Amino acid sequence: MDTIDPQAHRVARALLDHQGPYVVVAHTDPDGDAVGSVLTLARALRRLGREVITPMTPPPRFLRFLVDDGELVDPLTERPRDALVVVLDSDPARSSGVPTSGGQVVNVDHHGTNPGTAEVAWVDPRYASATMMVAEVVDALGVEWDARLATPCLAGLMTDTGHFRFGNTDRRALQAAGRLIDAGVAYAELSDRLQWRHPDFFRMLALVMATVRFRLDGEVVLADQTLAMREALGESEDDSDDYVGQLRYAEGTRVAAILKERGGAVKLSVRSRGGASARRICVALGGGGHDAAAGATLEGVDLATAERRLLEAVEAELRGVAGRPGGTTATDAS
Ligand SMILES: [Mn+2]
Repeated sequence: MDTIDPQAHRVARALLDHQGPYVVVAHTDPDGDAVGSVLTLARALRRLGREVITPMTPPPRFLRFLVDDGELVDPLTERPRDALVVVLDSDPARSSGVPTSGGQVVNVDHHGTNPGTAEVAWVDPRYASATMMVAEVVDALGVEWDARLATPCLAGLMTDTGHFRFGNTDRRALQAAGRLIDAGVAYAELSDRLQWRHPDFFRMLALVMATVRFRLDGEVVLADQTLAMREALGESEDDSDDYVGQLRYAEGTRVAAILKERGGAVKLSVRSRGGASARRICVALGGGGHDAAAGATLEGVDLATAERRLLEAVEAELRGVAGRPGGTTATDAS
């Protein structure tokens, strides 16, 4: 892109210096940024005539249109001889697809929790997506952009910014998107496809939204996903992050949460704004995450108990925010 971080040149140099195959992987439970980062870099390296292996557990259904038949392979139990392992959008300790021990690792990631201890590590949480960093590596590799490279790259940027709605959407993210569109991405089509969901998603959405209720003078919106709902519709992919992503836009609320009943436990997905921190709320309940998006699992409780404990934590947070001068507005990150 316009400017290339010196670290991208360092990563590109490490990649070019390697003569054997590459194994390019990302974090467990691959999301749009994980899939987009791996596809973009793998396709760029193949353009240079290099051998690239991309082992990954199957991505969620709504991302599969990005992937060619046979482009992803099953996770490897052993690291191939002479292979350079490249971990994207993840701390190597949390990556999936290939063992990361026993050889050099190149790591490109935007998660602030990544300690950056890989042999060649470029970790910078100022980037909205790992695909933005991969784009700079592709530039440093000198590979020409086209739609096949730019489409998964932009998909990662779009999913990690909530389609340019989250607080991590900045000028650089939008400029990177503009450059990728210039490279040939069919933007309207990509945006449309990324929002397709299986019909069961909407059947579940209807059941979840039927439980919506407002608490604490309308500052909190809650909804449940019960075991009975999942039994009624059958086990499908867990899209509950999308459900809380919709709830969060309830006017007048500062905290949104979905309570997911899982045999013997309740998983909470929490979102916040206006100085309230989902992270602090979830840390108080034994979980963690980002200020604007966090989660926790309450073991051995029913939905009613989980709701009571959640509301106690939210109330403490909202009271704390009220008494905390100059509290900043939470922003999103993924
Ligand atoms: Mn990411």
